[in-house]
Amino acid sequence: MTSAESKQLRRQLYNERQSSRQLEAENQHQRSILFSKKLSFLWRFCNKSTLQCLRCPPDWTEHATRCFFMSKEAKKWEDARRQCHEFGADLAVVLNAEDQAFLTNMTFQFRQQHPQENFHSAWIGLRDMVREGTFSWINGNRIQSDVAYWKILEPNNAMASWDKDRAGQDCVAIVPPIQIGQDQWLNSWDDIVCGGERHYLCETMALSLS
Ligand SMILES: [Ca+2]
Ligand SMILES: [Ca+2]
Repeated sequence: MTSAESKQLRRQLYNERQSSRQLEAENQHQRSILFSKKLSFLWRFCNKSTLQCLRCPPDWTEHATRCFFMSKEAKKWEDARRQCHEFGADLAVVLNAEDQAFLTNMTFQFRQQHPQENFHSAWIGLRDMVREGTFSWINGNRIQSDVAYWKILEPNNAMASWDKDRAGQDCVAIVPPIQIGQDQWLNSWDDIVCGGERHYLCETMALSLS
């Protein structure tokens, strides 16, 4: 090998090492973006090793291009909402009769599947904390008269004996009916004391996968 050839080889080797280092740095940078806190919500939908994503995270159910989650544990309304936020979601909102049927069915199925639990109801994103009797959704909307599904004699703002703050009932939960599909079964809302511990329903947008 001539010295000119050897010099060229060394230069090539040097260049290869340089571009390898650059690629490594780029790779690191992309990984740091991909796994950053900002995109952490995404990893609920995706498998980190295969990079395969689903429209809804595991344990969530898709309905109307949204993903819904029924909690296994019970929390106070505010804590339930905080937990939904941690999932990159919020408490569920009923936009129409289809949503109401879906969510009422979800709570009904949960109770059927967990007969050993003393299941009562599941929080949704509706409350009248600001002004007694004026219920608003967490998205800022008031209840529409044609999308209201109160149980009979509710909301009644009843004072529970254990309600130490005497705050009344300002948070709404879905109480599953005895049977699905019977007369009035959709009317499942009850206002309950917000400090009571209930299961809860979260929702988030489904991932749009093309
Ligand atoms: Ca109230
Ligand atoms: Ca009530």
